[in-house]
Amino acid sequence: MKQRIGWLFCAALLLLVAGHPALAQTSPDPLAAADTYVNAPKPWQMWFPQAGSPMQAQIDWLMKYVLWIMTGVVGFVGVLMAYVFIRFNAKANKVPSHLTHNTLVEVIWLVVPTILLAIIIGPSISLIWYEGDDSNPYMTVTVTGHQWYWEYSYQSVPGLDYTSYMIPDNQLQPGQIRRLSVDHPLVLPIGEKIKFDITSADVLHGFYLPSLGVQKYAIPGSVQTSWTLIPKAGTYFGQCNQICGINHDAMPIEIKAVPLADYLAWTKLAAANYTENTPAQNPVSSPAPVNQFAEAQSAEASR
Ligand SMILES: [Cu+2]
Repeated sequence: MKQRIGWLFCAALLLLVAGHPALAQTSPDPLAAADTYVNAPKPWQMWFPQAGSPMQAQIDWLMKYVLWIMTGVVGFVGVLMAYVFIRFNAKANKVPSHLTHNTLVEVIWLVVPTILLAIIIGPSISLIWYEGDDSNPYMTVTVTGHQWYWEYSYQSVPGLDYTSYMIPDNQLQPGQIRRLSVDHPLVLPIGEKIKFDITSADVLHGFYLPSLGVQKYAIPGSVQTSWTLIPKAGTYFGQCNQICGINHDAMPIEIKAVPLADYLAWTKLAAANYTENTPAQNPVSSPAPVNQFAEAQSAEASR
């Protein structure tokens, strides 16, 4: 009898402990690591965003490299023109030269620009090559543009396919960014090569992630590919950058990049919670676009 009471007491204690609210929420948020760093645009930002991927770092480098060369060319031509205006104007140079040909000068103005183009084309072609190499990814996500939200489908996680809508201004929570935060962000592992298969379900959209160096059209009936590799855990943002209709501004892209273990933990939760597609409620957009042709036809038919 004493033993039975002892067991009952133990069971009651266990129930009490398990029911404690602090223990009820033991599963940690697998996306917490993404909150440690936020790569978002700032008001009046004048330069590229901080590079969040090796691809953007290379784009950044090439942009500055060409900018320096361009500064040299524009500076040289500017100085030359100023010199010509002052030294050879009609007042200062009453008797103009009749010279029409100078072999040395002609060789210089052919050779120097050729050299400049050659030193620009090398790194440009190597970057285009690097951007196009989406071979051997760790995983592939199909990104589909819709009017006006994104849909992410994880090819390596069967059934994990969900939609991502912008948070409307009047529903923003603390920490969320106006016009950039979404209800269900795209979650990716850090340090792994991720391929994007980009397409559209309706009109042209643009899958544009400035801090990751990704920019591809989303074209209905066709798949464009790109890839990224994010070394640092954090939250990254992008935007549709192809005018796609009235709510074009309301389809941002939010990426949560987390360590691989957290990503894998998230896929399990997400597969259970998001699958079968989150109901396609669009809190932002106006009522579905009216198909005037179909309406006219049905009006015709009912007559
Ligand atoms: Cu758009």
